[in-house]
Amino acid sequence: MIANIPAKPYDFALEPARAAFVIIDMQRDFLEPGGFGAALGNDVSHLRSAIGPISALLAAWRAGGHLVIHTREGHRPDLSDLNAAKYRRGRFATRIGDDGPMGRILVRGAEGHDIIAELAPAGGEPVIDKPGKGAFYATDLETILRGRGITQLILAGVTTEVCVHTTLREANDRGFECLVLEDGTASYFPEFHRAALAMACAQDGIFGWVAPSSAILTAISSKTGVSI
Ligand code: TIU
Repeated sequence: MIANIPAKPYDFALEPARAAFVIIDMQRDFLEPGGFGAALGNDVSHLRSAIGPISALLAAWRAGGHLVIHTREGHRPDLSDLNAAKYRRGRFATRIGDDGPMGRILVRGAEGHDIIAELAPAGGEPVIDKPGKGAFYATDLETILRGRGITQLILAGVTTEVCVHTTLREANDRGFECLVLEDGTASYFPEFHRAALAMACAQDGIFGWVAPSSAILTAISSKTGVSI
């Protein structure tokens, strides 16, 4: 089944059986006070707008039996996968690996590294732990996608101009058709969010397509009869 999604810069022919819903870094470390995002000096409340739209599409996507993939940015407890440039970057009092209110900042196994409760992965959904901003760098994401015959990605998560955009660019160069979820992405900087979305689909789709969650929900529910 192909669902026609009204999108920018033009309609996207979504084939859910060959598409993955990739939810990027919806972790406590970015969305809750006391984590990595806050340690970088950000107002974390800006990111919460993405939760509802992701949650709605997640329910419909799961009901259709389609592939969901979650990613998390973070490092091994011994920080052996944290390069010196990333560790040193910025003039902040709290750094990756330091203790915070949700455990060690951006370290796997710490509470802050967990995906927020609202979007917790279901059993069997792959969770990709990534040391970088892009979800393809130093991970098995591409192997998992190719193994399942995936050619299209719906990208959501945070932040629009950092991990979502880096992943969008990596995916585009690997030949995946990408649609970025307009209301299911967010940034600490609303103007960067808007610019990142505009950049994604400029030049008639230089990196891909952009559409709101409602466009996908309407299209897939009318095809499958799954109520939303
Ligand atoms: N700082 C910022 O905007 N983002 C990140 O560091 N990582 C992700 O975007 N996940």
